[in-house]
Amino acid sequence: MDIDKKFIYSFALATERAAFGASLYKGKNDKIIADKAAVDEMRTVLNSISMNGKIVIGEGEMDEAPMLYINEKVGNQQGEEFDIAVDPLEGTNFTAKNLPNALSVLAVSRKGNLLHAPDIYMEKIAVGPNLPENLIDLDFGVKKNIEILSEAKNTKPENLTACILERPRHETIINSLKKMNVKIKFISDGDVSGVISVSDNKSPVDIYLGIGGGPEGVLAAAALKCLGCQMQTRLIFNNEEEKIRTKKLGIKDLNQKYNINDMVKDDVIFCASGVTDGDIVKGIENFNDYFLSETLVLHKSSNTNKIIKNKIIK
Ligand code: VTB
Repeated sequence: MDIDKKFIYSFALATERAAFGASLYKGKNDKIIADKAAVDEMRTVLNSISMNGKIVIGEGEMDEAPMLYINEKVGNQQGEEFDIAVDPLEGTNFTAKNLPNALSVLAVSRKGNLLHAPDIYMEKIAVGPNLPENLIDLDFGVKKNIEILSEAKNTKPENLTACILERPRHETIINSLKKMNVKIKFISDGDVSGVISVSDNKSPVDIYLGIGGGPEGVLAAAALKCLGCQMQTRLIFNNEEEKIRTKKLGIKDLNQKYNINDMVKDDVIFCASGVTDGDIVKGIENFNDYFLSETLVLHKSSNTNKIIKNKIIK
């Protein structure tokens, strides 16, 4: 069932205020305090919404996160039942160091429609819209995926750009891309924004590859679902504890490959507000008694895809 459009702006306010909270700590070299400010603001707004909301992706388990923890109930507990994935501050480093691309992000679906991804690593691959269905596959490997993509785009691998987090764990992928002469756009953090960059015709990114956070994977999938893009993911386990934690979240097949519709099963709202200026939206501009924000709002069923600029009284 679709989500009523009227909720879009209530949820957008949650990321707008969270972005504002974090923005007060831009360049203060303290990512924990910036994150906390974002969490506080987001939680207050979520709790003011008339809904039966539950955090399914949040700041961590109840014993490690005091607020917006997994399974925390939000809203006034009346009305619609929503599952909510939040990343109040995606890019804590960016904020602490006053670098571009820090965002406040959330995704909302009706109860039961978001993958409860644990906070462990996730392999990701994503491509843009208007391509043949099920084009790419994690099991094809980099070479085949690039060949398929360049053929579908009627171009050569050397004309493609791949976006990837700059990490030692990506050495093999990077070497394969180099061998094929693919251009690489390295990002130091923030793979929600990195994955979304495949959707933009103006952006030079054709494919996103690599391993990042599981929660960030589901958030990016929510955006790509609204933007008609393709994405596939798979959880990566470093130890037994991570496997146990994942099973506790109800995931049975630990090796499953997830396509967008496995991660986000039905209608979804996605909001991302800028903390610092970035590729998708501008950051918060702070004045004495108000602030200006920019938010990407997406809603699958109403085909909403726009950037809203807001002036919000503090
Ligand atoms: C990932 C990525 C995030 O942090 O979680 C990354 O998905 C942490 O990766 O977007 P490392 O353990 O390699 O540092 C972000 O970049 C920012 O939260």
